[in-house]
Amino acid sequence: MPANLTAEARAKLAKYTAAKTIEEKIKALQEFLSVAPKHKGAENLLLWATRRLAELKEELERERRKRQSGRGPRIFVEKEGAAQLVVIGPPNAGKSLLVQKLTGARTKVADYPFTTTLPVPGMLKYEDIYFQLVDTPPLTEEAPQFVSRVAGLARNADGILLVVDLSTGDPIEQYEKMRDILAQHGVLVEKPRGTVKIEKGGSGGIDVIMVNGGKIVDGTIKDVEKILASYRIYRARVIISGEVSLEDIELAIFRPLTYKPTIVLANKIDVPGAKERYKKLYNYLAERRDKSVWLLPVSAKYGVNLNKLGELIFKRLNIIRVYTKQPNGEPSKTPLVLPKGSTVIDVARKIHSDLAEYFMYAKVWGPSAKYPGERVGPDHVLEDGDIVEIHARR
Ligand SMILES: Nc1nc2c(ncn2[C@@H]2O[C@H](COP(=O)(O)OP(=O)(O)O)[C@@H](O)[C@H]2O)c(=O)[nH]1
Ligand SMILES: [Mg+2]
Repeated sequence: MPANLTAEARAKLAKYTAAKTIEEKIKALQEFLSVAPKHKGAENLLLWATRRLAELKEELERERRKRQSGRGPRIFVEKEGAAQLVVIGPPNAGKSLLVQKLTGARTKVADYPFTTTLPVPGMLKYEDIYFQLVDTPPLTEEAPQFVSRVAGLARNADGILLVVDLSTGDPIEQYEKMRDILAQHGVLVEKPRGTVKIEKGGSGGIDVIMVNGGKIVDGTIKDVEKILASYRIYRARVIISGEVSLEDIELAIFRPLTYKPTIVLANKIDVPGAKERYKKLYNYLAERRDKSVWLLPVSAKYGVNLNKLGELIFKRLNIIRVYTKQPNGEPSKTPLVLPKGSTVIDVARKIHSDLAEYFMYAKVWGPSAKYPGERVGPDHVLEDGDIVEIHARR
């Protein structure tokens, strides 16, 4: 068993997973921490439990304040447009000015830190779609009160724009600090070798599903069942994507990790010394294993490269635009936005579940069609710019 917990400690964690209210969760975690072994094999879980406890206490405090005042600050931002991206960065990096210049949103810009305390959204136009950019409070250890709020916004978004300030300090350090703070809160900006998703419940048994070359590097499916059983989980779907370890699986029970496609915006490229700092960061990111983090030097102040961001986001998110049409009608003006690799039946499903159920065939015009109006089946893979006409039984 990876974490080598005592039966007592395990029982406390089981109590945590079963807890319904914040108060119950806090109590269970406190009990867990008081009995948890302090040895090396349990380090990650202890770290997680300590952080989670702090988060829950904060949540409780927020709830309390909300009850008192009738309504609390708006933590989550309703999604609009093709995708939502949170703009995250240290104090004074230029987050607010970037969002303002890119979207016209009226968010406060000032040369003193902590001007932005609530998330502010704006829309960035890219050709015929919009991306929603959300300005956020600063992410730094010096302002712990914002950390879980910013991480929460990131977890809920489709992607992250990580702003690094080229006018001061070491850009690599800035990047690593933010990456690590987010990771501690379950948000990954670098693509991991593998991910685990555990959906509790279901009809019965533990169902381990491997996708995208899913593989457990140090164990078997039997080991997974044993780990889950030790937390009294007997019914669940465990979805493994890529390479994962048994410890990854154990941690996923309590700390779901989610990976978000990320672009680093190296801001203030206009200031003296910024180019050298940018070079350092460029070389550093280019050496990373998978190059999943992209980089764009910008100047919010002088508008440098801001016109390139829309296309970069579009490519980074791996999405396509598909236009639907009725027989004899015109293609829709606004496209549906879908993940790359989506098929005709995905489009049908997105329009209406009935359309998918009674699907007969589709006609396709555009990049994926062999000829204009090609007749295709449900599994035909679409490309950006395709026009689709779906025919269903009535
Ligand atoms: N020279 C320069 N200054 C910038 C740039 N972007 C932002 N600033 C300045 O940096 C300060 C902080 O900007 P702000 O957008 O409020 O940062 P935030 O705290 O990250 O939201 C302000 O004085 C901005 O005018 C830039 O690209 N170049
Ligand atoms: Mg700001």
